[in-house]
Amino acid sequence: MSSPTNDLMKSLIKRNPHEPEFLQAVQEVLESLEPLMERHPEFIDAGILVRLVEPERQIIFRVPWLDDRGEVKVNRGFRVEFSSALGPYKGGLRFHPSVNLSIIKFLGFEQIFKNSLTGLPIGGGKGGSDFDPKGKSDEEIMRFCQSFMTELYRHIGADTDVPAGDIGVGGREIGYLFGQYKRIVNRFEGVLTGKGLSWGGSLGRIEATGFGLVYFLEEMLKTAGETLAGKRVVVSGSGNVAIYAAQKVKELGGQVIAMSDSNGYIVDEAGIDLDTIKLLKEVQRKRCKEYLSLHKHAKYYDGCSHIWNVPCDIALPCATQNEIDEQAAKTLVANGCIAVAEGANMPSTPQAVKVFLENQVLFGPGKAANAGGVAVSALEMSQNSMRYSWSFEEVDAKLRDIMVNIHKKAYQAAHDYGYTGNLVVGANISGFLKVAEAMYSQGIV
Ligand code: NDP
Ligand code: 2IT
Repeated sequence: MSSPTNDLMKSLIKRNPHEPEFLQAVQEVLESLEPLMERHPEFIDAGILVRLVEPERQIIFRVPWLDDRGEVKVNRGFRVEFSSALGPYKGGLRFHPSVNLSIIKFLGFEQIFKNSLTGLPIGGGKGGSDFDPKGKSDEEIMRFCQSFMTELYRHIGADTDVPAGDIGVGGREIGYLFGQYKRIVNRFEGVLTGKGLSWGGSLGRIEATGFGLVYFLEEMLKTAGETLAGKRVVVSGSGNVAIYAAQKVKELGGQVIAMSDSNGYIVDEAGIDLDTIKLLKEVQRKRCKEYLSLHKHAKYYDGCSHIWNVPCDIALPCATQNEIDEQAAKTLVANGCIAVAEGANMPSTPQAVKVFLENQVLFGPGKAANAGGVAVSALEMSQNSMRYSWSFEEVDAKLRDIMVNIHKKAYQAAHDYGYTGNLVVGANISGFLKVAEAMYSQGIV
């Protein structure tokens, strides 16, 4: 059938045939926006969607570096500056061997709407490299980050584009990247977020994505008269998002019984001990499997994807894209799961999302549910501009307000367009509207 969105999707597939993750992300947004486009034909006439699916700028660059044996290595660096309609490009950097243009474009595209939903003045972008930080020494990480920034610096700036962390990029990497940026431009500015607390970072940024996810989950549960108290929760991943999501679940009375890394998952019916996970992952950079040496009663299973077989009330996918497929979603439903909130970006396949929605599972899509990280990044930018810093309690209160507000906006938009309870449609419409209005006002650019 010919419709403006179908035609757009067809041309997009033709122009970007080797970008499945990007096409997947766009397809979902375009489908969600159909009811809105019927009410707002002016957005079609102004070419808002046609423009929005084409990044404003895409940078791909060589990153040469020397390993500890003196051997030359070369990785590929990316920064996709997707939309500056609402503010400077903003979004993380991912260092993982799977990184390619499709993955960076899907992440950058999602980021536009996520950042809009926060209500803060930030555009959308994403970047990264196919560099694998696993097994590298600190010196190798430093040399890689310095080389990466030696090209990236010319494209970014506190009012232009402000990168941050994502998979494989945490405080250590942000430190090396910031040091090199400052050295090249000779300016101390808030060009990255997730900085150390003594040099411009914000209290609460480390916790923000995970805490925000659980604040959002609480709002989802409220709409069904539920709370976290006594719920069995499975959290995939054991990185930044997973750890602080698990911590907040525990604080609010839930029990986290399983976590994972890319090799496998652990089940601890007594409740996962987060001090052990933090020690293993944040300090020692070791594998989940090692958990068993300190907690003999726990169980470890090889292969991360089967974590969704562990019966639970709530699932929080916090690892990576497409980690819940249709079969995993059906298993979750069969085991009585009542809510899924996405800490990762696009962790559920479109077929899995369909299973959740058809079975009345409360479903919080990543671009709404995991927006707490970038929201506190934007608060870090505000604090840098003021040359001031807020207390942890102040930042946490603002984060909670932002997450409650995102849920309210998404819920309301879904209701207004006849999709009550469908937060996928609600988040896409609500996030898009603000961007579309800004683009409409700013003319054809
Ligand atoms: P980390 O690098 O801190 O942790 C990633 C975790 O996910 C690790 O446990 C890792 O296991 C696992 N993982 C990564 N890739 C894969 C894979 N291909 N298959 C299976 N497991 C995998 O990253 P974050 O916690 O920061 O990010 C997790 C997710 O959250 C990502 O989707 C990211 O885009 C999203 N996100 C992050 C935000 C942030 O502020 N950091 C904000 C919003 C979303 P292993 O160690 O074995 O690789
Ligand atoms: O996916 C995301 O929102 C992030 N990785 C955080 C981005 C940011 O700029 O803090």
